Amino acid sequence: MPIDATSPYDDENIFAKILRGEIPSTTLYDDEWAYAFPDINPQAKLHVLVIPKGRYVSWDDFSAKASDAEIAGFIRAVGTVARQHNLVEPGYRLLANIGPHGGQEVPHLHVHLFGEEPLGPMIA
Ligand code: DGP
Repeated sequence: MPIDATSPYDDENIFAKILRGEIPSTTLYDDEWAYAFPDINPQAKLHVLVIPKGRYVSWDDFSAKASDAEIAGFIRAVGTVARQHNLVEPGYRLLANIGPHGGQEVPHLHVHLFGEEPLGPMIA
């Protein structure tokens, strides 16, 4: 079910539990600001989720409330994951689903990173 992105942060959401180690995940990247792990239901040969460590539901929430260090750390982490997987050439796709119209299901901000195969045209 898509979430209501205006709702307050829910500390019991799945990604909060992953960050606390209460639900297992495979660590692909981990630093002070961000954590990356494989999507449980991959939609491409490589499908990684990159999440900020802070308690943010949406991109607008994050951009309004996060410190410059958190924002920079998160964005740098996405780029680092892409480089770690040698995706710079031939490229990759980033996607963030936000709120009900965006089809967001987990109410902790996350960027999907798809790659390691041609992804075809973007479908809304
Ligand atoms: P979104 O629709 O953008 O909110 O995507 C949520 C993604 O989270 C979806 O692609 C599946 C993934 N996901 C949900 N639960 C888990 C989980 O427990 N572990 C992992 N690794 N991924 C999960």
